[in-house]
Amino acid sequence: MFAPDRAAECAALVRTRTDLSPRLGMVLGSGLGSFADTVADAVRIPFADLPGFPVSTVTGHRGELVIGRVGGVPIALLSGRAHYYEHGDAAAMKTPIATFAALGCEGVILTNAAGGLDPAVGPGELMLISDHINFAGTNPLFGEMGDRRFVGMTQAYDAGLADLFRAAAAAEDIRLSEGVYMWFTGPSFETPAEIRAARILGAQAVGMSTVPEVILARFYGLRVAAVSTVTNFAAGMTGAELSHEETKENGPKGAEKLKRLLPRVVAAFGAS
Ligand code: R1P
Repeated sequence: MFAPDRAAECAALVRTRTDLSPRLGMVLGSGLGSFADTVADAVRIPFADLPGFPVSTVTGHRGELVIGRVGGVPIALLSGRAHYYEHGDAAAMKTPIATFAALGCEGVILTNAAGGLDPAVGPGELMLISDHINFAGTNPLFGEMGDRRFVGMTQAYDAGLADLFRAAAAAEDIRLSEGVYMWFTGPSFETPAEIRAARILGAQAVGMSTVPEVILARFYGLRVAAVSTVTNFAAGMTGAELSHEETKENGPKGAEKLKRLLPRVVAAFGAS
């Protein structure tokens, strides 16, 4: 824990493999990995080759950094992530997010598979994250020193990037709901009582990732957009048991929508 970020070494390694200067970072969540196949001029580097990058232990997460173009714009994409529950380290994504900043990215687009709380937003639907609730009782900035650790989170989710998502969804005729994502530690799924509590607290989706990455991204000065693919209704809403199999089964439905949405978002960002 409290490991220093090794982004400078990672960025130097990336620069030996490609001349592209990525403008945006992206993280693909569970079952969303096929989006990485759409990246043009792709250079792929396994997380294992990048100092300080975590080992990804979750099926449906490839564990690769991909540098290439989406919508004609250079991007850096993490196909897969590490979660707090894998290593007990809320800062597991520190070096990867810091590497985006070290490579010159101006923002990040974070994606995940999430449980939906709104009966009207079912599996396969996309939800733009408007805000979050950190319900995990930890923070990726534990151990940071200096006043920079007191990161403002009032406007953590960038209004301009959110507008690009809304415009892209309208152009593609993709339904894009908006709501609050609540971070649970996992890896056990939530109970029906926890989901009732989450609803009372104001969540529209729940999951086990993304929030630490948002905090880290803001710490490193990156603009943030985040989108959930609802892969299941949350615990207790249908009576069905939850499983990671269901996540992986329904994630690709969201990935197909992201393949239409993200090139527009990134191209518009590149033109801005
Ligand atoms: C549960 O099926 C897994 O899918 C989601 C949850 O957070 C959990 O890790 O993964 P991502 O958030 O990485 O998409």
